[in-house]
Amino acid sequence: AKKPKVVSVTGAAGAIGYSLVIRIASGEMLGKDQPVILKLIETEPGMKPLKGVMMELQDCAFPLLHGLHGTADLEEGFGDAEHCVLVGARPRGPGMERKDLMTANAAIFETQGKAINKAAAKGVSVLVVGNPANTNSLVLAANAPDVDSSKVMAMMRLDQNRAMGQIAEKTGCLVSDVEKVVIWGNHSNNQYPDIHHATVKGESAMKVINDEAWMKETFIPRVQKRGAEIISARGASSAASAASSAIDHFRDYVYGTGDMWHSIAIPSKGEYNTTPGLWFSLPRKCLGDGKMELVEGLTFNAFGEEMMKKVEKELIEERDAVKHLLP
Ligand code: NAX
Repeated sequence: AKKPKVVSVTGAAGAIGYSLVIRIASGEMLGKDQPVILKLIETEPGMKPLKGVMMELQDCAFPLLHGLHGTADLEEGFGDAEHCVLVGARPRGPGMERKDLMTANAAIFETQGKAINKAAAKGVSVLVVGNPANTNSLVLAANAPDVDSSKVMAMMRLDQNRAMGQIAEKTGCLVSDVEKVVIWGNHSNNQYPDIHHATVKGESAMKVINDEAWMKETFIPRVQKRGAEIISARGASSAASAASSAIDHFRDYVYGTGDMWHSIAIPSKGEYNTTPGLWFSLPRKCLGDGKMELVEGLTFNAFGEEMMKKVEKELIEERDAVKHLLP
């Protein structure tokens, strides 16, 4: 039997957390033969609802759940963690500017970075879901000097999944027929969902769709603003789909998916002319055991170049807004 792996989840009593922890405990993230020990982290006011979530986890009687802890203490919660999913963040309150939200959340990720640095297992991998995810990742990694920063990832998978769903719908194919969609840049309204390299059943998606106006006026804004579309329909923000994407991300990261492309944000080394040190999402192949390989040599047309510049500018502005938290 495999040794259990410790998975820490922050914001575990929130909407995404509620869906996420059940699926981790059922074995969907790390495999149906991989026992897990869940360490769930919440704020003090979150402890009561967290108790309820833990009761439900117990009542699911998952054979793979070999341990369950709930805490508001970060070092306890991240103790020996091999994988961390950081969902907990402050939602935007009424009248709160994006910048205030950025600073409030960056402070959370500063503290969590320090705790992960101190308490987590060697080789820990971290997925940041809480927004602004890319810049929170930057703050976290800067405050966790012993953690390999290329294992601190901002979640772009929901954006990728959203884009694949839209293309499948437009072409009347299955999502499994759609490959090589890329989300460049930031998990924000300025990201560049790019179908110039994508294929549908092996054929060029641009040729199959053959509708540039649809791409520019419908597809791109729809993927960029899908979060708002869900909020207006559901009266609450995307939760199950966000949790599902976090599961997809870690499963593919750990098990590998061969030649498939995934958009993952880790610190840039200047690839594709991006500014080094930004958590700029680029297409990568997951080779298993957390090894990744950049998809190189893709080209952009003038429209793509402009989209890349715009999203990079945003990531630089975000970085500059949290400069005071970078040691
Ligand atoms: P909820 O408000 O339902 O849940 C958040 C939970 O986090 C709450 O239970 C709260 O008590 C807890 N929390 C807050 N600060 C904490 C801290 N310092 N330590 C531990 N727990 C803390 O929000 P939910 O809908 O679950 O969304 C969580 C985050 O995910 C938000 O920041 C949201 O913007 C972000 N999202 C990111 C997405 C992505 O693709 N990267 C998409 C979905 C989602 O919008």
